[in-house]
Amino acid sequence: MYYWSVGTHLGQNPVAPHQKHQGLKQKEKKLPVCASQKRKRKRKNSQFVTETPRPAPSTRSPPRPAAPLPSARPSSPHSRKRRASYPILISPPFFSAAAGQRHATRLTPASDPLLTRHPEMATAAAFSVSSPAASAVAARSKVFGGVNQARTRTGCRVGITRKNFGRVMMALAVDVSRFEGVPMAPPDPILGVSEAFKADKSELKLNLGVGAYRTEELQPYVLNVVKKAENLMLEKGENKEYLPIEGLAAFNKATAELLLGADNPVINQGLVATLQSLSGTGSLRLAAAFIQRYFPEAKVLISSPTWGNHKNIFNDARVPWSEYRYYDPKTVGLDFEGMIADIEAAPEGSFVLLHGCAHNPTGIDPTPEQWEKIADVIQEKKHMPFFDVAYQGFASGSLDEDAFSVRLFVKRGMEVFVAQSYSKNLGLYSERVGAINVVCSAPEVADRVKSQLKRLARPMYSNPPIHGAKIVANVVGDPTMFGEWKQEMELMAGRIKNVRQKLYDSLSAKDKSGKDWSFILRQIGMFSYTGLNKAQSDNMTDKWHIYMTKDGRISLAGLSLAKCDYLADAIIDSFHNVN
Ligand code: KET
Repeated sequence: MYYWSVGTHLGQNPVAPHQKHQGLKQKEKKLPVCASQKRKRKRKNSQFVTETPRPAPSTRSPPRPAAPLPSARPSSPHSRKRRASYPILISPPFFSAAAGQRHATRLTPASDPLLTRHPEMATAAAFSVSSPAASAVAARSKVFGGVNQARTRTGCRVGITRKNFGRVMMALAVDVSRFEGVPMAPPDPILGVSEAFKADKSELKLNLGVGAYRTEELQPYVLNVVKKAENLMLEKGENKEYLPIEGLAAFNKATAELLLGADNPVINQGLVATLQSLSGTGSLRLAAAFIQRYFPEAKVLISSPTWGNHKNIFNDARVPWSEYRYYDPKTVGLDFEGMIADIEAAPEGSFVLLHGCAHNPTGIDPTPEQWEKIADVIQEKKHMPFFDVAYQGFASGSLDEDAFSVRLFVKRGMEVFVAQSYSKNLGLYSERVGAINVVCSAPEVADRVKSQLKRLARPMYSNPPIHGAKIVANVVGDPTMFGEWKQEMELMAGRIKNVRQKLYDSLSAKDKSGKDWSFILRQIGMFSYTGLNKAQSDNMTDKWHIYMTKDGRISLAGLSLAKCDYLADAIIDSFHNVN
């Protein structure tokens, strides 16, 4: 009786010849090999399949999975177990085979999702293994109807190659996609909602998922001042040359002034390192890369809850994070004591991520007095404040009022990180325009920080896009257009306030349970955090065709006055009738 000893662990990664050789030696030490087998191995040492005497079933140790090579896909304990129970023993000699071997070795059922999804391929291997005399052609015919190439149910391209080794012949699948180990990612909790919304054919449907402003007719809105700036740019016929790594100088000046106030001394003293980056997300990601490189021991504190992408950003940048208390479901307000206690308890020198205004998703901001206390604790603990300012002008309708928190910290002489976005306040969502600002304690520190931010940006995306940056620079730099922008921003913020009020009125009028819905009026910015749980949010979508994030957040920027009654009915039904 013989059994196959085939292949190696598989890998997505090529194996160097010396590694293969080492692997062979190790395997020879461990397995009993008869004399004829040794001779045979010598003869065929360039080949890759060996026959080894099979120990009696009772004494036979279970097949041993080979030591894994570094692989892109971590193996789970579950997969190990499955691999071990399969009668194919994996050993390095097979790996010295010619082209296609890597795919062939992927037949190891345990290690390969292909085999769980396409059991017919496992059958092909098992067939040839358990029946050494059987023809691989037969195996092939049985599995793939006699063709060399086939497409499986999921569209994966597979083929069969035949190997003949003396008395044993085997069929192996080859040409498996290199992406078999890439699992399907779940839809994004925010942007995925828009995709689901598009697919819904109902006339009642309402997209309150993404924070993007809509008109009363629920249409996307391009600001008039943006159109005006674009027309001027077109008339001038400006070129499309690369920007410097740090972005458009006029934009960087305008954005720092907008954030800190044009007359802020830190600007004139050269204390601010500003880099135009890929909107709010890209700016946060760049700062995260900076933290990872220059503060590898530091952790970032983020509010609980927070904008869903914060965790992704720090995870991807390999920056450790933990949460501080922020939202209190009992009061539907700020858990200020919890927040202060958690920031105080964090290791000295942590980064504290703060939403500059219009906290996403709760819509609950600290009061000016509370901001002072937050700044006290951060200063005492030598933490680094890191502001995410994605809604300047959208919370109150005033650019200056919404920059209060950042300016307070800067006024205290603190070093501060600030990521800015122009997606919402100037409606430049897809232009990807924003900036990372680092306020430093001395101009030469700012120069060094900026040089390193540039160094990080260059291999990531080289330099930022020009179009949106020019719009911002032109609008902010021209007093007339700047004034027009402020008016339009007030208009947008005002429309959101109106639907907020109308939604509250509808809920209060329709809900006879006596529930207090006034928290909706206390929240500010684009969102309302309704308190609906996942099941209730699912009901909103499944029954009422209202699309929202599963944390119970609704974007009021996507709501019209006309739809407030319908939304109130849906919320009341979901709140009272779904657990
Ligand atoms: N910070 C916060 C707090 C934020 O809500 C967003 C976007 C961003 C940064 C990034 O925006 P950018 O377009 O990269 O400048 N939030 C909305 C859209 C999104 O999730 O991407 C949202 O919460 O719906």
